[in-house]
Amino acid sequence: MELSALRIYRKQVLSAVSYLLMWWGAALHMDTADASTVSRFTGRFEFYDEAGVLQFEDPNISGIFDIPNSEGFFESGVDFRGSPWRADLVAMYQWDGVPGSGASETKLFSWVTETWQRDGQAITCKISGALDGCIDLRNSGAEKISSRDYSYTFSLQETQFAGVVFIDWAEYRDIVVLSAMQVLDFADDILTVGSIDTDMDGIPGSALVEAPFAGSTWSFDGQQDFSVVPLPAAVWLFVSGGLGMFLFTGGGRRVQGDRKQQS
Ligand SMILES: [Ca+2]
Repeated sequence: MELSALRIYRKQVLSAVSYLLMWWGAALHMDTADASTVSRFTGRFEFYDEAGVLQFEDPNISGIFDIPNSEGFFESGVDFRGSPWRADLVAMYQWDGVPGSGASETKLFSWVTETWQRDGQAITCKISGALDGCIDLRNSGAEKISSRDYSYTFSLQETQFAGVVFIDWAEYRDIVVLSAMQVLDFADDILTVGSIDTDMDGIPGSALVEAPFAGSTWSFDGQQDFSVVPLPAAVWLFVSGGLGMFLFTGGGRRVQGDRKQQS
């Protein structure tokens, strides 16, 4: 890359970082959601097996995000292994360092997966943060069979951020996937991001830690388009409603646990 091109590239990346910091700053200081933080996401889904072999790719995933408010989802019209899927955002992480410091920050997302038995059927649910997807089972008199702690520990550097999504696929609910991103470019309201190999196994993305895809990787990258603002009210209601339903039936956040494990 020529020096002039490199300078332009650096300027774009710094602009993108400034923009990201602006969103999060606005989110911290405003009580109401700022419509300008909403973006339309289009991107690629890649699935790698434990050996790092790309087994499946889907270049046409899409969704809507309100990153500072940790809301959003994405999905695809193409089935993965015979079933549709949908990823709902449950947590966002940003790099909080001093620009130019080169500092690396360690982040943690942890959750508890409980298995309950009711009417002869085993049902799993997640507990994470302030939300507890197991409440209904607890209150119904179901019997708890097992409880396991899991977590993702990862580090972020400047121009990086991460989201944790809960994916519904086939009969599975809330498969936890860490999706850490590197800002590659920001121009004309389009933020381009690439997947980070947070667990440094040579495979883009972060290996999943529990069934049904333990050891395999769901990796995402793509583009956030901020030119869609203001979003049509009907679409925004759809997003909010879908997320509310997810939060009611699914998990949330709680800081607890240590290294990832499968006891
Ligand atoms: Ca990896």
